[in-house]
Amino acid sequence: MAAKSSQTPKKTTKKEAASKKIKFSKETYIKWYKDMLLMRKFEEKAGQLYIQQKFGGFCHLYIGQEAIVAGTVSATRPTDLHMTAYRDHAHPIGLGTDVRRLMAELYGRQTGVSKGKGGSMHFFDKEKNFLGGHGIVGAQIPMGAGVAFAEKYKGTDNVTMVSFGDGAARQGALHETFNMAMLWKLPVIFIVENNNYAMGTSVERTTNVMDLSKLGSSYEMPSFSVNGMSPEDVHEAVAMAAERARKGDGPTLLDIKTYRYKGHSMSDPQKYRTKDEVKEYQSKDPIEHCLKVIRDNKYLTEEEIKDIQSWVTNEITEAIEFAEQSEYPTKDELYKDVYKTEGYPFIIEY
Ligand SMILES: Cc1ncc(C[n+]2csc(CCOP(=O)(O)OP(=O)(O)O)c2C)c(N)n1
Ligand SMILES: [Mg+2]
Repeated sequence: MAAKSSQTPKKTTKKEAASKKIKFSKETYIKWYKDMLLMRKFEEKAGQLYIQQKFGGFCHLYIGQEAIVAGTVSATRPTDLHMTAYRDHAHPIGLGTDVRRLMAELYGRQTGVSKGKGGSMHFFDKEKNFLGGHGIVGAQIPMGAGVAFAEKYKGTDNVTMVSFGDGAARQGALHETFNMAMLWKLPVIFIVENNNYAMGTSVERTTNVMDLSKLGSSYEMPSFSVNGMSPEDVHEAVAMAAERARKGDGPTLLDIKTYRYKGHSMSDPQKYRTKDEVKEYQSKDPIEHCLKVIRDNKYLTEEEIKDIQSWVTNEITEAIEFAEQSEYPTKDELYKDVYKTEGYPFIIEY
């Protein structure tokens, strides 16, 4: 039986609602539209290419969840740091990584962002402060707090965003991390990308506490529920949390309610949900929403909108050409970039 969704997207709650004051500019809506369209089209193409067996490994699409990245990026600074799980294609796109290098990574080519050695789940871009791309569910939660600790130790005012799923929120490491992050007031924002499912298991099948923002309560961590279909709501929540972090007030937990339109990965019969549930969320699509705002306010002419759409199509076409023309990594790359301790007996030097 398909599990009933526990998370009809609601408006951002309490404090955020009271503090709503940001008037978003024309430029912001245009950027959100352009960036989210690029994320969406990149992934639609990636899905097709995967089915055509142009590349292998796993492939988890972020389609439907784009407003989280769009709102987070617009609310933060280029010097801030970002980490996420294996559903990681949209984050570097939002941060401005060249899609050619991302497509090349999917194809496992040496021109890829992880030199072709990471694939879909392990995108990294140090220049954009995008620190992965992590395949072990929840692993980035303590690592992200470690990054935030390092930034605080170095005396920067950078904030670290750690994104993870509703399933990852069930990892025990979250509690140790929350405890230390609060104790040391680390400049970190914990972002639950709550799409209500961990593979095929709904939140309501794993817990009696359906409101994941309550996970911060026993650590007295400021915690909020946010409508993840709205880039405006995400921006406001992240901006508020980033301001707290920069002031030295420590971490914030944001339970951002979102939805993935596609399956968990590319092989998912999706028996755990109904088509109507998917349609309900698609009717709140953040890209369509931004386009409507742009049209209603006449921020762009129809011709200018078409120019953006053609630019996106062209970027993806060029990215595929770039990937297909790039070489695979050479054999001598195999033991490079591998963490090892000097003299560790099980890694043979070649
Ligand atoms: C430690 C660990 N356990 C199990 C898995 C297998 N696994 C991969 S994705 C996933 C579901 C995680 O769901 P969620 O955290 O909600 O993220 P989403 O896929 O919805 O973005 C599981 C159990 C894994 N990769 N790592
Ligand atoms: Mg999930």
